[in-house]
Amino acid sequence: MVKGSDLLVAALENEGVERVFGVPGEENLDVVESLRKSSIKLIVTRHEQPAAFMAATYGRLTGKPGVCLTTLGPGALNLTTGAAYALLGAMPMVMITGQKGILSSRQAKFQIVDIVSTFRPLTKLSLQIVSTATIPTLVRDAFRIATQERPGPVLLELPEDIAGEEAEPVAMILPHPIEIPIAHAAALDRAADMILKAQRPLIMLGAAASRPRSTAGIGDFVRRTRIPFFTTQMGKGTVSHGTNLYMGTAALSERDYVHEAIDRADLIIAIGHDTIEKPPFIMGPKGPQVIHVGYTAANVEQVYFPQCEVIGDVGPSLELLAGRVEGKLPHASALQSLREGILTKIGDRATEGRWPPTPQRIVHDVRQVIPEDGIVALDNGMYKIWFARNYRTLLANSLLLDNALATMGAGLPSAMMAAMLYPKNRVLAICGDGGFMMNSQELETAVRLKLNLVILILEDSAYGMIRWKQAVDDFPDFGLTFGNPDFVKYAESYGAKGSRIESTEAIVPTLERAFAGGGVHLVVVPIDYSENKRVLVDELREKLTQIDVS
Ligand SMILES: Cc1ncc(C[n+]2csc(CCOP(=O)(O)OP(=O)(O)O)c2C)c(N)n1
Ligand SMILES: [Mg+2]
Repeated sequence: MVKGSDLLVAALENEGVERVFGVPGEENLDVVESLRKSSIKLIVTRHEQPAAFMAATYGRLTGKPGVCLTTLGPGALNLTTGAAYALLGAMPMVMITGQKGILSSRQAKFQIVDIVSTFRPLTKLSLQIVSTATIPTLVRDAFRIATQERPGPVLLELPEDIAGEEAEPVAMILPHPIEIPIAHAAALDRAADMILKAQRPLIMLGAAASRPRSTAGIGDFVRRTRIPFFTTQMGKGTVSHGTNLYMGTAALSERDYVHEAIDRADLIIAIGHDTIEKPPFIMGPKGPQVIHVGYTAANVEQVYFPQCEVIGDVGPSLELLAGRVEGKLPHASALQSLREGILTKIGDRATEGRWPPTPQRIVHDVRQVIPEDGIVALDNGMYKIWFARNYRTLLANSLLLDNALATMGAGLPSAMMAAMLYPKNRVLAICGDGGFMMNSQELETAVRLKLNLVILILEDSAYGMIRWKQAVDDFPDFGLTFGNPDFVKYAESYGAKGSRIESTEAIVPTLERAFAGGGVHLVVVPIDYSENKRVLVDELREKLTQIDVS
């Protein structure tokens, strides 16, 4: 005989799960015991929210669902932000939560929250397991739903008595590969016709272009057509190893330098754009035509309503599309002459030596210490705009940022996941002093796991991004500043290393030393945010009508 929890864990092993992140409760103890006897590693975190951020990031980086585990009520509720992060960010994740027994009720309503209903709008599927016999089927279905386009989170609630119930062994359902259909020939013909007629085409790479399965086909399409491209914040890096066709990243919605090219384009081939991102450009009645290339149909929005859709497996569909237009595009590089001007303006003042350093200098210096395959994971704050705009990526998913839920607190956990998956690569978390403190307790987890990870904290003793927006809107400076712990001592108290950067010249050598030393190393640097106003407001004033922050 086996128990319900044994069936659950066997079903997870059947899916190839290697790690489960979370904080167990009393209701999960059977599951914990089954995990102890399994091949799966239980990674205990210090809060459930970062466990979900780690599981979601596992899904983002591998294409396979990450798994997290919590107790009922309070523990499960702590997953809400992580569920929304995975839902908006299209990251496959399976959450397993506990519950009091459902066959009898010996604790009345103590700790009981209707978690399945709470998570319905935050997941693709949320349900309770009510019998041991259905566990293999429900787990297989959960993984299938979490993985299939558009990917996202699923919640399974396993009540304590079903987990502990003795059961007959039930056969597992083996996963099988699923091919995604390739776009219809008629759609490819229509798109090819528009591309052949375009005088000033541009390619845009969006969030879904960064899916692990997408990247090869997209790079080939760009190289074969020679059409210049720009990216959204979450589409950065998809064309690997760089080309001279990169025009910039649309970190703002309009009137940034990259929009000089976007505004002149008569056709934008939007590959993998997901309107969950802050709009990279605003479609209007007069602007360019748009071809949407994606796994799923485009959402129709006030700011995005493509005139043509190529729906299907992105890489192979683009291969067919490239075959229809390659060598027949005399106007492919019409907008490329704008490239140098755009990139030069973006790179302005990147080496300025002022103290405290500017965001541009920090972006520049970080790039110096991160090799091509290194991974930078951002939390959410003002510096995200600067990194999205100014940081040049050479590989997909080498700048992990969240332009979907745009939550604070995910920087450290997402970097920890990257460090677990790629122990030989340099991994750097970059956090504001606000966002870092929202999940800083996970320093303990990082030290316990013996991760190699550097964390760079940008200190302005404020919720800087909101303070900036407050100033831009001419509100008085109020309600957005705070004090900080001594970050070096704070890191040391966790058994990590800590360094404070005292001069602009010391940024590169301090980060180099932190990486060379290994282990978990926190580096703190003050930041001069006066550039936010000078560049993103005054310099772009002519261009920028509305600044939208989150
Ligand atoms: C969980 C959460 N709370 C609030 C916000 C709104 N918000 C966006 S950026 C920001 C300030 C970030 O401050 P910090 O981490 O110090 O970065 P800084 O902008 O100062 O560099 C706030 C409050 C958010 N995005 N997520
Ligand atoms: Mg701050």
